[in-house]
Amino acid sequence: MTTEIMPAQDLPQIKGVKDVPYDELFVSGHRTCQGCESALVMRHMVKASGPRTIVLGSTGCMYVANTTYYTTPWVVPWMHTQLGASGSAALGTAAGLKVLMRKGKLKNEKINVIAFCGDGGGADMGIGAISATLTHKDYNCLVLLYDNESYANTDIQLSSQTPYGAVTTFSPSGDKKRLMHTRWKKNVPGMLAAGHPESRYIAAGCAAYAVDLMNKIRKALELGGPTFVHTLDPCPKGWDYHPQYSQELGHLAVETGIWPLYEVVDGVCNLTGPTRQIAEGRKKRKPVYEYLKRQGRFAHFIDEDVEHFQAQVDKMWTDWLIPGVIPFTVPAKDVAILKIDKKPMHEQKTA
Ligand SMILES: Cc1ncc(C[n+]2csc(CCOP(=O)(O)OP(=O)(O)O)c2C)c(N)n1
Ligand code: SF4
Repeated sequence: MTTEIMPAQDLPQIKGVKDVPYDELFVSGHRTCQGCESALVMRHMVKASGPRTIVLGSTGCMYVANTTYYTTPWVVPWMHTQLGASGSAALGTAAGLKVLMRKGKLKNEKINVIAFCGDGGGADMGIGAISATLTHKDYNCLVLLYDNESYANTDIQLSSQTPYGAVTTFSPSGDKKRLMHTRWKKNVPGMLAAGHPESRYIAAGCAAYAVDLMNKIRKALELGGPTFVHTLDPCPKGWDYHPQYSQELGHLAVETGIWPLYEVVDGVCNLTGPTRQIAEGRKKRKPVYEYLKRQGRFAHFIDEDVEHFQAQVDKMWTDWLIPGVIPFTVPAKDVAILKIDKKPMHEQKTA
């Protein structure tokens, strides 16, 4: 039996910091490292979504450090879910709420369901469940992947989100092999956006751009259905820098073009914040060296490594279909294929 989808959320876009809700729903009582941007993502996330929110958290720093025995920073209802299970937890909770409301056991009201996961739990182990969730368009839930670029909670192991060449406990730099890890970071939001037409909202954000991030959370919840937001979170412990520089590193990740900010709304991609300014030529992209040199995990890099990193980022911006977002290029001889005939199908010429 099909039921009506719950009413859309009334979460207006925030125009500036003065509009940001005053209420804190993620407070003191957690044990994350000083300068942890993932903790800031949690704070912004629930500030944007408001008190009628259920949060589900996959194992990782944001579970373990946030729920030390007898303490928790969560003011809203919160539940742990297993590593890799954020997609299933989001969908199951959304489905459960819908049934309870249909049976009259719960008042039919707007309740946000947000499941979060780290890059290990989301980009690696849990990607299948997130993908499945994004195909179930009748359920309102958001999956937020907070990406500190390692399995941080178990002491900084390599993930598919660890950047090229970075040192982790599984990819140390040695005399025989200077770069132990040479894969390029998996493009999770791009991949999910390209393959999940049922999802109305998929975005990439960063807590260093707080208003942009909160608006992305709000838009996802307001549009409804299954949605996804990926954040890049500087991690002083794993990236090896002084905690006071977390915000600055978030800015540099975006300003160097390594982490583009964007959203895909009903299949249309909008670049946001400085990423948009760079793409429109209003802001100059900074050299990646400015970002890399600030972190101990890249301290073993020589010029050749920095050049390779820069070349890969340049390629994302110059060769890809959408700068930094959609990793496709079109052979020069086939450019005409992109000139799509906008007439209705029955009026289009057949070859
Ligand atoms: C199925 C399973 N395998 C391994 C673990 C051990 N474990 C707990 S937290 C964690 C790291 C999770 O990394 P990530 O999802 O990136 O989150 P972060 O710790 O970086 O916040 C691991 C491997 C587990 N809890 N469950
Ligand atoms: S290890 Fe990194 S992600 Fe984990 S609590 Fe510390 S700063 Fe945050």
